[in-house]
Amino acid sequence: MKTSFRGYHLSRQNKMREEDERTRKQRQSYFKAETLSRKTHFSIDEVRSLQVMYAELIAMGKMDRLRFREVMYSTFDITDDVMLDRIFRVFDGNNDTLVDETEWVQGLSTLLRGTLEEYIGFCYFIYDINGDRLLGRDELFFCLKNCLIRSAGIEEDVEESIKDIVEIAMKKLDADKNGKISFSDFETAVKDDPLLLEACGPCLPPAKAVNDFLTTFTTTYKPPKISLRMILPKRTGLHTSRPGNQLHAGSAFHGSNSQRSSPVRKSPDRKSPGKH
Ligand SMILES: [Ca+2]
Ligand SMILES: [Ca+2]
Repeated sequence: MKTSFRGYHLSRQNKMREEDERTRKQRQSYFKAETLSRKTHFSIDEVRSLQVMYAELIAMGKMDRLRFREVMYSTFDITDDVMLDRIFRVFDGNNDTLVDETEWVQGLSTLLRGTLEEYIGFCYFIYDINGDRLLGRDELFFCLKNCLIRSAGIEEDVEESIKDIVEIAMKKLDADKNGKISFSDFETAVKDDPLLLEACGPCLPPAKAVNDFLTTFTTTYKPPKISLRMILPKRTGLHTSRPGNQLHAGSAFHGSNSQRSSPVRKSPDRKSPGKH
């Protein structure tokens, strides 16, 4: 009788410990979401959904280059191998060959809701293959090659066409005509005509894929509910465990964020590089 009473206590203690640990992790993840929300174009709820999505994705394997390419390909309809690898380099900010949760949220913030300035920085990084802050003809050729070969079919026939398009891009973007596109050349030209953003290769997801994702991801990847008791400091006196106080974190106490979360920012209109 004594043993079973002790056993009951031990199992109760274990359960409480597990519950505390779960609560601690949820709090930690919530506060991380709050921090990321301040640094990105996502509300806290949206960041939490992206965290859930990320957890599901890495449950099947680390977010390395190949995994990342699969995700971009299937989620955002980006199919160009060169561009997929370059996008991975942008996301992998600390260059450790993996995209971690923070890099995932920050990268998506630019990719899906970037400002024109952010898009300019993003695209320029993508095209600047050797990282010397200049775009040469060889880099443009490399970036434009795949998409044109795929759409045209026969490699030999399109080589000349690619060279033509490289020259057109150079003419439009190389303001001082020194044969290299500097960041300020690129920035000035794109601010003047945002259609030039992807003049050196399609590296942003199609507007439809972006809109589809932004309208559904918070419902597809619902974060666990979090109680006020878990996120409010005790001294406020507002902490309570009443079931009525369950909420989706961010929905009630972060009104400023809901403002940011609702409108889907319109991506700049895009045009195939072949049309420039
Ligand atoms: Ca990384
Ligand atoms: Ca370069």
